This record gives sequence, structure tokens and C-alpha cells, in this order.
Amino acid sequence: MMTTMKNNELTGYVIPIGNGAVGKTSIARVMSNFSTKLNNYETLINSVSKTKNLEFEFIPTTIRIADQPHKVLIQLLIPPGQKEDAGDQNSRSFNQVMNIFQFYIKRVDVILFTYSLSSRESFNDLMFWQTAIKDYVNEATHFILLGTHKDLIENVEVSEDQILNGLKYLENEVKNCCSGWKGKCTHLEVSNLTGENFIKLFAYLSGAIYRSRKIMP
Ligand SMILES: Nc1nc2c(ncn2[C@@H]2O[C@H](COP(=O)(O)OP(=O)(O)O)[C@@H](O)[C@H]2O)c(=O)[nH]1
Ligand SMILES: [Mg+2]
Repeated sequence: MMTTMKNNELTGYVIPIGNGAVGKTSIARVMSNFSTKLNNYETLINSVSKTKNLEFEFIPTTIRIADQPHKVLIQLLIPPGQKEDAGDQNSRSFNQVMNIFQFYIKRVDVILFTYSLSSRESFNDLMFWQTAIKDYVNEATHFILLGTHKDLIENVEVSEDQILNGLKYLENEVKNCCSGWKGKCTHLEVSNLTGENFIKLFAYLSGAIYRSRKIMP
């Protein structure tokens, strides 16, 4: 028997933040073009250009809760990773974009604190990004400490211990800036080149959006 999905549709807003070139736009492109039959997204990610404004990507997924299908729409909003206003007429910084779209971004269901496993600097700079995004955290916001470039095995600059400590740090910061925070968090390492761990990313995002909308409809 067909199960109706009426009233079971949720849209969640997901923001990847982090330094430029860590792979935020690539994540969105790979998600949107993901196939279990593909294991190389090189052409796709090499065609990504620098983020100059807020970018959008929209990915429909389905999860089953208590044997019922739920349609979860992942609405990605990708801001630039440029920290300071560079005075460049053709490009906007993170702050400029967030100021322009602050009334449009009503809530954030999931934050992807994104860094490259091959750049310790991009990992350490997540302290900056946590402060930059804190006004958008609500009691239901979930987050992932998301490492990219997992394929660059030879160039890994961030250890498992550092990832676990970083996650604890971010969790404490989120709790401090949002009293009564009821979200969840995890860490995940992916490759935009091979698509490794994207199935886990999809599962976490749809589950996190579902829980976030239960806590705060
Ligand atoms: N090898 C490898 N390259 C990646 C990965 N993610 C992104 N890149 C490359 O890094 C460049 C910058 O990525 P981009 O998505 O533009 O980063 P953003 O500035 O954070 O949006 C892209 O041109 C990709 O070719 C990854 O997981 N592995
Ligand atoms: Mg980008």
C-alpha cells in the first residue's frame, strides 16, 4: 500500500561556514549531483568558482521515522568565506552577505563548521567562525564539525584527538551562547573528490532537520 507523505514535508536551512577554499560550495554541488554509482567528482568541483554572494542549493531527501516516510528538503545557504570586507566591488565578505540577508535567514537548522583536513589553519579558524555565526544559533540548531579533503591522506594536518577536542570546544561555545540549547552535534570527515561519507552526511542532515523542527516547529 502506498503511504501518503502529506503533512510529512519539512524544509531545513543548512549553512556551511568556514575559511575560503575549504570546500563549502563543493559540498553543496556534490550533494546535489550525488550518486552511489559515482566515485569521482573532480570535473564538478574543479568548475566551482569563488563564492562572491549568498549561494543556494536545494536537495530533496526522504527519511523513515517509525516506518513512515518523511520528505526532508535540505536548503543550503552558502556564504562567502572571506572574513573581512576587501573593498572589492565584485565580491562580498561573509559579514556583508549576512547583513544583507539577515531578515531572510529566519532560522538555521544545521551549521556545518567546515574546514579542510589538509589545513590546520582552517581548523583553528573555526573559533572565529563560531563567533561570527552565534547570533543565528537557536535552541534547536544542530551542527557538524565537518572536515573536507579526506582524500588527501598524505597531507592530513588535523588529528582525531584534535577533532574530538574541537567538537567539545564548539559544543561548549554553542551552549554558552544559547542557554537551553537542545541541539545535537557530531563530527564527520568527507571527500568532495570521491563522495566518501556523503551517505552519512545526507542521513545526519535529514535526521538533524527532523529533530530541529520537532524541538522548534
Ligand atoms: N581534493 C579535494 N579537493 C577539494 C575538496 N573540496 C574542495 N576541493 C577543491 O578546493 C577548491 C575550493 O573549493 P570551494 O568549494 O570553492 O571552497 P569554498 O570557498 O569553501 O566554497 C575547489 O576548486 C575544489 O577543487 C576535497 O574534498 N578534496
Ligand atoms: Mg564557495
